[in-house]
Amino acid sequence: MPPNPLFAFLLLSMVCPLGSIGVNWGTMSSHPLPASKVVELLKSNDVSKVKLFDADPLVLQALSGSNILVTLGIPNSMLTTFNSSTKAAETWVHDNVTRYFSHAAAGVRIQYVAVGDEPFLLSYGEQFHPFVIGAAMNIQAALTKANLASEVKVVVPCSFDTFVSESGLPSKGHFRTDLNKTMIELLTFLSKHHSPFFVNISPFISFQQNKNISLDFTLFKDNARHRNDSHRTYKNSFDLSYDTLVTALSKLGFPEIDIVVARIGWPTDGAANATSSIANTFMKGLIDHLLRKTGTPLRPQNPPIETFIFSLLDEDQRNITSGNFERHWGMFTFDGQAKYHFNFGQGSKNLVNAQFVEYLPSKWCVVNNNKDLSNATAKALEACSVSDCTALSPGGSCFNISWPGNISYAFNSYYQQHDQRADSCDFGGLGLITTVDPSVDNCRFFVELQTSHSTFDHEADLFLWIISLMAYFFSCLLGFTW
Ligand SMILES: *[C@@H]1O[C@H](CO)[C@@H](O)[C@H](O)[C@H]1NC(C)=O
Ligand SMILES: *[C@@H]1O[C@H](CO)[C@@H](O)[C@H](O)[C@H]1NC(C)=O
Ligand SMILES: *[C@@H]1O[C@H](CO)[C@@H](O)[C@H](O)[C@H]1NC(C)=O
Ligand SMILES: *[C@@H]1O[C@H](CO)[C@@H](O)[C@H](O)[C@H]1NC(C)=O
Ligand SMILES: *[C@@H]1O[C@H](CO)[C@@H](O)[C@H](O)[C@H]1NC(C)=O
Ligand SMILES: *[C@@H]1O[C@H](CO)[C@@H](O)[C@H](O)[C@H]1NC(C)=O
Ligand SMILES: *[C@@H]1O[C@H](CO)[C@@H](O)[C@H](O)[C@H]1NC(C)=O
Ligand SMILES: *[C@@H]1O[C@H](CO)[C@@H](O)[C@H](O)[C@H]1NC(C)=O
Ligand SMILES: *[C@@H]1O[C@H](CO)[C@@H](O)[C@H](O)[C@H]1NC(C)=O
Ligand SMILES: CC(=O)N[C@H]1CO[C@H](CO)[C@@H](O)[C@@H]1O
Repeated sequence: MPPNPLFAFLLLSMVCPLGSIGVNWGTMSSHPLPASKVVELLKSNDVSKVKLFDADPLVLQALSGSNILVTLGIPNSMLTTFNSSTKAAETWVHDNVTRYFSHAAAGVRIQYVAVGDEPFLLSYGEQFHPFVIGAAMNIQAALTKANLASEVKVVVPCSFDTFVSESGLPSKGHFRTDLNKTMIELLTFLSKHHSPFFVNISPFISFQQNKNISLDFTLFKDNARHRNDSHRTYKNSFDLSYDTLVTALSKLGFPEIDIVVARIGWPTDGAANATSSIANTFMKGLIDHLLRKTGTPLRPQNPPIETFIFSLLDEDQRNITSGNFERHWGMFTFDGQAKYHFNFGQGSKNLVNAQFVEYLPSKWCVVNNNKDLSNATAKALEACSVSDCTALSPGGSCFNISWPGNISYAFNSYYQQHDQRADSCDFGGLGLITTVDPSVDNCRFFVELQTSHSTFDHEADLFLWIISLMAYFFSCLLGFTW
């Protein structure tokens, strides 16, 4: 007799505890790993949910038929348009959701549309804030019109700094006062449509900014000094942040709303304590905590309904205003190689690397020690301003390679970013191309990935085309005849 399908389903959901854990897949890289390789990487690591920051057609094509649940993103820069135009919202939903959506294996299983990415971040000021709710409502209306509203939920990822507690105790949590009105609107909107509250939690940044939070407390260590909040005891930094949010939600009248942790992780380079080994400890602590489903003191037995790890891969073009560690959040390096080997809740199975990755040739650019190096530091700083030298920062993996090793690191970074073009290893005659890997200890001199140049040519054509079009318009404005 064949097994009862319901029983098989129950059994599957028991042996696949990862169902509620997904990853963020960002693409701010100069040489991104091809989308098809990334989808293979997700599959071989049994990742069943992925959160994107946009709706890149190449990424969506690669995800088609994968059965992976997908969160699409709408960049902050588009919020103004979607607030003011229902038509624009409908076009976006048609082009990026309806076109790909599928319940079954053939298309993309779109689960959420994230409106904006941390639009309320304190450092953004009022830049995006006034447009968020209007944009969310218009996207929601467009989904309803497209008959997709029961399957695709509209959410707004809120940054860790949308809620605070001056005393550091969860029971004193509240939303930032400049957000009072907006948060009530957002929560009313979300609960009306049965959508969860998306929040980013950053134990790494809390640890960096708050002298009162110990590393052990942040890393879920058993021996960490507990924090008492009247009769409730906190054993780790995650629960402390989470319950601060729960209090903030309760104060506005939404104590029961579902919470999704949209972004949580630990960087591995570019700052003190940003190392693979500490990241490994953090991830293991987090995953174990989530899989135990104990919840938090304010929500016992009621953990976040989903959690998205930040991030899948390192991205060498992320904005580093908030720190050089920003480009090193990946569980995998830019080329899909695991940084650590924690147990992802799958028995003894370790993270699986990306396979058959195509690199540029094994060549590096270093400084020529036989030359007069008096201008080398200036050249290196110039190179760093347009490439990625974050590993050289204090606490970084290349911080203690001595001069002029750090100059070589900068030259190589620039050279790789420019696809190893010979003229990108010039530096006023100070550069030298070598086939001997200059990496030392943990300091890796990387070789970039092969990317398809046809894409570049295509973009160049488009660029020329836009320039001609603009020239045409301006000449018309100025009264020239073409
Ligand atoms: C989504 O839809 C818009 C509007 O049609 C389109 O311009 C865009 O290329 C699509 N993809 C992304 C990443 O927004
Ligand atoms: C958002 O759009 C609405 C409707 O078009 C408009 O009334 C409102 O002024 C817009 N908000 C902002 C801040 O521009
Ligand atoms: C710092 O921690 C101690 C005990 O761990 C606590 O009593 C105190 O209120 C905390 N202060 C802040 C500002 O978080
Ligand atoms: C926000 O709410 C808090 C209490 O909930 C109140 O004390 C504060 O004045 C409010 N701020 C604004 C700007 O409305
Ligand atoms: C927290 O409270 C428990 C029991 O209520 C007590 O044993 C413990 O010493 C307290 N911890 C701190 C750091 O105050
Ligand atoms: C990086 O972020 C800061 C603060 O949000 C912003 O002022 C700056 O323009 C951004 N830089 C780039 C290159 O996007
Ligand atoms: C260093 O740069 C300055 C200014 O660009 C230039 O005049 C000088 O010749 C350079 N020195 C060497 C050794 O290349
Ligand atoms: C840099 O420091 C680390 C840890 O202190 C050490 O293991 C490594 O060997 C050092 N590298 C160099 C090049 O000195
Ligand atoms: C390299 O190291 C030297 C000496 O520590 C320092 O002056 C210089 O700024 C560094 N250059 C870069 C690009 O990190
Ligand atoms: C556990 C650990 O590595 N802690 C380090 C965090 O960074 C500070 C500043 O570099 C060090 O003093 C700690 O030892």
